[in-house]
Amino acid sequence: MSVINRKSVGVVLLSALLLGVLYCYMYQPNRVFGDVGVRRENGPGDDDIAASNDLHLVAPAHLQYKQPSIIHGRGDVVTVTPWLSPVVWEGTFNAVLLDSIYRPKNISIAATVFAVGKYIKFLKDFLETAEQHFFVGFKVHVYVFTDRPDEVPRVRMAAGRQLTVRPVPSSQRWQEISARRMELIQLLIEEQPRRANSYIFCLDVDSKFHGRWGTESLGGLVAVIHPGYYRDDRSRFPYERRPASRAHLAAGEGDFYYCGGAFGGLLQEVHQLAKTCRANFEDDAKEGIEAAWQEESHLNRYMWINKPSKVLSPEYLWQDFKSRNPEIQIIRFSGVIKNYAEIRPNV
Ligand code: UD2
Repeated sequence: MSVINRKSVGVVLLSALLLGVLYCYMYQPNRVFGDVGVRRENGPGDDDIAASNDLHLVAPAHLQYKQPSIIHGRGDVVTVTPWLSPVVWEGTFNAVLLDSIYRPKNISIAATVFAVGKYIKFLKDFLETAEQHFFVGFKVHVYVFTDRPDEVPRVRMAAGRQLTVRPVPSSQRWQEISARRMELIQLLIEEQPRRANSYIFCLDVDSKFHGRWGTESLGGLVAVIHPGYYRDDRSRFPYERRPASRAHLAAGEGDFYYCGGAFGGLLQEVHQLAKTCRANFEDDAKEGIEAAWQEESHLNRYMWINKPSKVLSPEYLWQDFKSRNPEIQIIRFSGVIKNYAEIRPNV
């Protein structure tokens, strides 16, 4: 081969290599090309979804349990979404098996709860019932955000469980308290060390646990179906309908109506959700728009685009004022009946 020919081969090989590198860079997952500044759908793209061994499920060798079946099971409810995420209902999982799979993984669970203003009165029941039902036997760290740190009740917590109080300013508008949760959750996650097996659940304080909420709820991005709308056609879901809002969902869009009062997943996933919802909420606010159900509307928009990898049935957030429907075999967590005029700073 002549010198010129060798040079040309070298140039061709180098160009191919550069093109290959460029291709990999452009098509890496989560890469966002510039910020078009209109609306964020999956965060600014700087969160590497750390590899988690969540997918590697190792059971103890000699554990004996009821034989699973793929022909007999819950026939009255749907247990999988069209994108093949499980929908968790009583009777769809084996708690002993799941706990024995997750125990050796050394998982840690953070829970955030906001008790601002008069909502502090709900905190005692929330914390006491969490001790009885929420990830019992696992490492749990509850973060209480409140403007009344002196009124946080002392609740005995089991070994491996702890509580941290984070002071927040009071507010004259309940909408702002509810919506600012996304910002504070984002900032809390940014302080945490990056560990593959860290999960977080963000929960409403005006609620109590009544039944097990445990390892069956773990997943990358976890959403809870709202108890008020799961039997309805999606045209009746109270999504934000104004196209000017970044939470907008048009007719014919949306899978389920998810709760703002309970969501969670791996830290990295919830960080991306909180950061995105906060940015969209704030960008809306700059244009004088507040979505119909504040952060819940933004969360619903987010989950439409970023499908939850685990969906929890309304067993995981019921409402005490609702009578129990036949498919609800157990209520695990439920909102208490409250007098809005009495507890909110504004009506
Ligand atoms: C729904 C959602 C709630 C939120 C809200 C829309 C459920 C069950 N609840 O509940 O999560 O999406 O709609 O904004 O899905 N808070 C205080 N102090 C206040 C007001 C609120 O600490 O003065 C906190 C508290 O943790 C409370 C949460 O914000 O649990 C949500 O407020 P809410 O319970 O008054 O909202 P609600 O019942 O309309």
